[in-house]
Amino acid sequence: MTDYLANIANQFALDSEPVSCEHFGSGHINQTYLIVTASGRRYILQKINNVAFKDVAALMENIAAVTDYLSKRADDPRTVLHLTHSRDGKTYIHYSDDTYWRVLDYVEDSICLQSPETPADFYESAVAFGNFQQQLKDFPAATLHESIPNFHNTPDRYRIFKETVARDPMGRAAECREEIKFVLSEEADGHVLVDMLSEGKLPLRVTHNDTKLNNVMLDASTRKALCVIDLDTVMPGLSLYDFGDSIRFGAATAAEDEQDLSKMEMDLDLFRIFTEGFLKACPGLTETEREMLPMGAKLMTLECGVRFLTDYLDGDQYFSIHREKQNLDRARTQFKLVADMEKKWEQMHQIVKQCSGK
Ligand code: GN1
Ligand code: MG
Repeated sequence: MTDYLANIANQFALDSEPVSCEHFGSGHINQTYLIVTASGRRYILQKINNVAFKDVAALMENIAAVTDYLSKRADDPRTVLHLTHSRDGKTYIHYSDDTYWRVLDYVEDSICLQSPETPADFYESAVAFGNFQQQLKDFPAATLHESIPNFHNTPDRYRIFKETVARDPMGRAAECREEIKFVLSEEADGHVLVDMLSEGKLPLRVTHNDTKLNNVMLDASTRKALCVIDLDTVMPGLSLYDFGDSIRFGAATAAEDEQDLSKMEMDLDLFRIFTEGFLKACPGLTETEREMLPMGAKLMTLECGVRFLTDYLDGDQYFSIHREKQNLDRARTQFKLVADMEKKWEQMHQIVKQCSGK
């Protein structure tokens, strides 16, 4: 453990001296470490990316408000994320080098998956995200800050995309002609959900907004849903964002940055399993929300691809990369998934109807 990390860790009210602090996890935005203390207890230390999250105080207020609300109503503490405060009682620290850090209790005896090992794992992730939304249905959504404004505003993502293509700061647009063409051909659909929200056809809810399978913890022995993690993007949003982002990531047959596109498809069996679990855990969805679930899946996938491609064109400023062109590869897998969903559109609607008992 470096002195630097030890200094940071020591600012928090841990149970004893930290003895190690190693890189952990696979997030694209924050830097995450696992702390082990002299007693053997484990904690998660995170450097909060304050370029992505411009107002860290507001972000941490959201997380504290939501986790407090949930823990008051939870029987088992392992079902809610728990912030370990700093020695002076704060939910995060602003360190002398202008970095921001927080500590979370490690969820013991839990696992976190990059892809479902069994269909039941994926079902449980649906239950976890469905529960999260259901449990927060009476939470006053308007009191939450927008930790990233316009996060799932697809038309706004298109605006930024087009600006970036026009600027072409790295001279990469020429090699992405096919991808750019695809994005533009899908632009009309990008408006559907935000228009329905502003017309009052879809209700505003408290949503997680980043419902990747690896943002769910499952109990290591029972493999049942424990809790959802990564609450940075909890904001007012649409249920379809949470459903859609889960399908984008978890119902995909290959990794987000797979280079062999022939491996990438949306698995209809996994789509069915997630839909079943989500609707069961979250019975209060309106008829219109249910009808729009496939659109949620398609738009979250399209939007994520647009974001990856924009970031590639912009010189990989936002999403961490571990190799060249990784963001372009990520964009390509998303567009392949969108095209595959379009082929399976009728079947996706059929499945939603069947899972709603219609
Ligand atoms: C980012 O950091 P991570 O991996 O949990 C991103 C999500 C994207 C995802 C793509 C705050 O999430 O919106 O869908 O990468 N989070 C933020 O893998 O931008
Ligand atoms: Mg995450």
